[in-house]
Amino acid sequence: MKLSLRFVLPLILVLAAIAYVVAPLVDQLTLRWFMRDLDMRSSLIANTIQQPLLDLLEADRKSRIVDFFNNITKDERLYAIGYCTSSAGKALVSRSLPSVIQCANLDRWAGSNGHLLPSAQGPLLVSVLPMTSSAAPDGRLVLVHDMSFITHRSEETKRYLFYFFMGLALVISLITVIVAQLSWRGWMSGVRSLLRGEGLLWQLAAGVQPSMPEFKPIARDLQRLVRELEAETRARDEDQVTWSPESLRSILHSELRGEDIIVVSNREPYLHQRVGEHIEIQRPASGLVTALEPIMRACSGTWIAHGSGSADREVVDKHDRVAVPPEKPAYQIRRVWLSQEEEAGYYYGFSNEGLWPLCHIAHVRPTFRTSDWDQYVAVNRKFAKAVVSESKTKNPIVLVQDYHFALLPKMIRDELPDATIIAFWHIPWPNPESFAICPWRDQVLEGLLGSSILGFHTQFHCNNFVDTVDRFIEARVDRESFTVSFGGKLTAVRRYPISIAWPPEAEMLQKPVPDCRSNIRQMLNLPSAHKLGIGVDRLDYTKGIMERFRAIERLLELNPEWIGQFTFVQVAAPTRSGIEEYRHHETQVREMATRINARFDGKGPPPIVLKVEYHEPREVYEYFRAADLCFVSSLHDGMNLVAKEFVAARDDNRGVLILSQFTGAARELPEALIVNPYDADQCAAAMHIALTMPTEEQRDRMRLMRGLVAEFNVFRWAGRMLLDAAAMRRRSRLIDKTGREAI
Ligand code: ADQ
Repeated sequence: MKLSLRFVLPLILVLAAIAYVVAPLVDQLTLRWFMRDLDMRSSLIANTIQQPLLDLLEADRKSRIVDFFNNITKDERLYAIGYCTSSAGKALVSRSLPSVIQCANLDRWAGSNGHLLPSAQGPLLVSVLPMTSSAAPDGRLVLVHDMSFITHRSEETKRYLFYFFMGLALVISLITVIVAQLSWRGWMSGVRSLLRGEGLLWQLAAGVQPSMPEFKPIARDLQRLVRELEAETRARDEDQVTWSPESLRSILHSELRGEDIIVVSNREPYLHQRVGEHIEIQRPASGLVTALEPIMRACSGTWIAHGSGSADREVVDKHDRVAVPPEKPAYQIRRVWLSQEEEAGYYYGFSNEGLWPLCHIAHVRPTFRTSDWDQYVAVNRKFAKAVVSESKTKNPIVLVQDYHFALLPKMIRDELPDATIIAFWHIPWPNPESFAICPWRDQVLEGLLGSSILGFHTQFHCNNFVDTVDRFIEARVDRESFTVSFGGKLTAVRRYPISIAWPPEAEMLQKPVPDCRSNIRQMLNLPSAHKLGIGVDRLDYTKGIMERFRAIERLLELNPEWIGQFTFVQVAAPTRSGIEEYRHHETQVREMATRINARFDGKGPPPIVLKVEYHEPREVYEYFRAADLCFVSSLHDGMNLVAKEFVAARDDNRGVLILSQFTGAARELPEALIVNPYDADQCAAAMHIALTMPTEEQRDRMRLMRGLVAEFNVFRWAGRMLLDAAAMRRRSRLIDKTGREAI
């Protein structure tokens, strides 16, 4: 239909042009040319007959003149000829001179180029030329030419023109059809390849070299532009969303309607512990749990984790599942049971004696044992099986959490090739030289490259990972798009800075700040105006607790006015106590606190209060609200959520955050007092500044930090990952669809 239109349309246009433009133009032009020619012919005839005519006139032989005229008009184009000696006389004429032409009205016909006279047999051209002699001083010759041949010629010309233009139109139509056909095919194949994911834009967005050779020279620039555009659009879209559990839920419903979401982590979000006759529910002191719990509440998926609580087995159903949170169940925990041997090798061994010190620059040497590695592989496989059995579809979205499961993405990918696997590495990624000491570094990298998306907190860690891959395995790394192509699969390496829930649960902020201040001071036997610092960490050597204590001691040395006036409360949750390094660290921390307190004993309340125990989040928040400063002195930390929690707790816009430059959080919270934890003098100076900081400055800094944490909260962290996963799934669905259609 479209094709025939394409063919007929030019023809119609040409015909219309011939009828309304070309034909009248041809008529006018030929008429004008022929009139001029005939006029010239008239002059020629006049010149030729002048002498014989004047001779005959002088001889007064009028009948001979008429015969002479009749002879001349035998010429097929000369219709009639006449001669008027004067305007008053009678004309000497050939047979056919029209009666309207009279000697008296010759002026009417005079003039250059002649005059047209319509007649029954066609138009006539009347030319009047002066032809004088002594016998007829006013004599004029009248020549009438028959113009009907012009009409014939014009018809003939029009016919030829018509054929010519028709031929031309046919050629143009054919060319149009052929060109249209070719470009339609090209366009269609472009669309098809676009749907197959090979289109230019897709290729640019995916960071693939464009298949169209003409775009190759500018591919990099175009790719950068596409990415900037995407990032801008995403940032704009994200900015317009107020990130909350509701918005996350609505994104989950709109973008990932009914999708199967599975989280895998080592630590479970709720532990059931037997305490005598009762079963108590505990929430572990883990940043990861703090971050993922609100997301699972929002999307009602399944969380697969190691069942490590003493009463965990007592509360699960026959599928090892339990619905949580206990007060208002919203999602399922699927517990995986590990033997002591498995836990020792996989968790304490390879994860926490190997990978943890390997990835943190905290000057603790990693320990690698083959037996630990074997358990690590076996446990990863166990979790992969759990993922397969928990997935309701062939293509679930699986969020794999942390360094305990480096091999899991590939294991899941082998079983569920269509799954969207987002692995998030919550700890730093070291530079290639540091990572290279891991004896199983290639397997770890290959395991992680089973993911569709691999996330880190900072761009620095993304860079380190990509550098490591580039250095050690045969993979194609694209630094423009930050993707790694390995074994025919693409992994996008992305930065997703983690955060906390915002606003914090109302319960956390329920107690007014003045009450928190007085309660905590009373509890610790401190005067009401006593200055208070707070540190909240797992008792981990990467958290720089000893460096913090050293800085407190230095503060009291450099600014003795704080002795007896300032106390630092360190809330330290016991962690990984199965590892010798941690037990040793705890001992060192305890001894150091005791030594420093002893040094300033008798001069008022102790400088350090060390509480090695787990605290409920509500209690932690009460400390945060009671404190004048919070000190986060990690030697190396992926993000550090404590810093953000302190900021969230201070809805009174008071309190000062001192933050190690080696945390991911330092990149997001520059209004904190940023310090090098290894520099005790600098940290002591920062504490002094914090303790003497005017309230206006505290307010200004705190407001800026609160603004950031509010905007970039944990729902945004999860939302961004899930939106990226949704986009990937849409793309792969299109590819599948076009693939099927092509078959
Ligand atoms: P963690 O190393 O566990 O997390 P962090 O981010 O500081 O470190 O989170 C600790 C969490 O445990 C916080 O929510 C804190 O309130 C809580 N907590 C600490 N001590 C506690 C105590 N004594 N009692 C109760 N709760 C306590 C890892 C990485 C981090 C990264 C997170 C999230 O090491 O760099 O920020 O994951 O990705």
